[in-house]
Amino acid sequence: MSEFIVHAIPGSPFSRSVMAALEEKGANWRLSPVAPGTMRSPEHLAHHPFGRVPVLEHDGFILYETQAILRYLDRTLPTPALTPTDAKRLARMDQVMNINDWYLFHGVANVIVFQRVVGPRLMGIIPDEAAIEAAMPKARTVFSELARLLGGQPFLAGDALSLADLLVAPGITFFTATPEWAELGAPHANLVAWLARMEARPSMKATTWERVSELAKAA
Ligand SMILES: N[C@@H](CCC(=O)N[C@@H](CS)C(=O)NCC(=O)O)C(=O)O
Repeated sequence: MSEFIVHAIPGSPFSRSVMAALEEKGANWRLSPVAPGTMRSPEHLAHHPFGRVPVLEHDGFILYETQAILRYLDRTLPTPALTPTDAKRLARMDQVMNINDWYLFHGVANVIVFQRVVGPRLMGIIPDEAAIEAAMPKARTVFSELARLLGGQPFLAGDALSLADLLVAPGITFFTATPEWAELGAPHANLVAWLARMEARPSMKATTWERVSELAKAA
């Protein structure tokens, strides 16, 4: 099996989705760590002109945008399948993946998780309480909607793990380290239980911030 290279920064939830998908597939992959502060370097911009992570490299093929990468992996590594065949379940998967990108990440995670976890840990910032408070209404909507779509199912798109679970779980995991999680998670026992199931998966255990930091040091 040819090698998949993931250009990523430890702690990046989008990158973790890609690495977790590779783990679920039992793929031959390795981390190419992007050093913090080098995302605007000419080398990285040549891979990703928008200066973000992750970037996937496979047989000389370079691909960025996490959804595109996840779908590429599911097509090139077909087992286990991570895309439902049923049209309605597939539509749910696509819907949840877009909720992740448009509503969970933008204006919710990139404010609350950044202010509470990533910024303090990587840049030593003091959380901006007003920015967090302003993000809470959208956060409540995002979590109640994800819980509604999950309902009583084991996974977000139905009975089986899909790309939606792998895209969303790394982002939500960060919230459990914030005081806001007590309010955002508490009303949604099904979502909290789903997250616990996701975090127990070997693919998620293999791609924690700590584990990927070790991979980065060894690379
Ligand atoms: N739409 C991109 C978003 C990727 C993204 O925002 N990645 C974050 C890390 S999780 C990043 O690179 N942030 C760096 C920055 O904003 O400068 C994707 O789906 O891959």
